[in-house]
Amino acid sequence: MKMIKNLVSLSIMGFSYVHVNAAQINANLNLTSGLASAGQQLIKAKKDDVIYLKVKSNESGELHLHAYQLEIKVSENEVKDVSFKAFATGRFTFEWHPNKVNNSKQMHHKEPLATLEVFPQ
Ligand SMILES: [Cu+2]
Repeated sequence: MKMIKNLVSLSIMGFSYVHVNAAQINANLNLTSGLASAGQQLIKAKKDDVIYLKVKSNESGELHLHAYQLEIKVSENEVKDVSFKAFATGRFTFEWHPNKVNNSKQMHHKEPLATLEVFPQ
């Protein structure tokens, strides 16, 4: 959540510091029981790009991108818009935590549902 707040304050400053090659990446993740639709399982970006992600799920839960410290709470069939800067290069996986799990499984992730690839500029 800290990243999102930072991004908001940066956008007020007009992104003046951002590398000129930085692009805007639009991506969707439509989740069905924690799985992404075909064709949405890979998001490619370059370092410093800003990723605008639309998340929707048929069940409530949290989408996590741990390397970026993103924890996106989503209600059933709600469309959630999130944006963040691709500040780190590498391959990172999105994981889903459904709300509807019994306590013994609460802390477990489902299998990674999508991958974010961030390349150097
Ligand atoms: Cu997690």
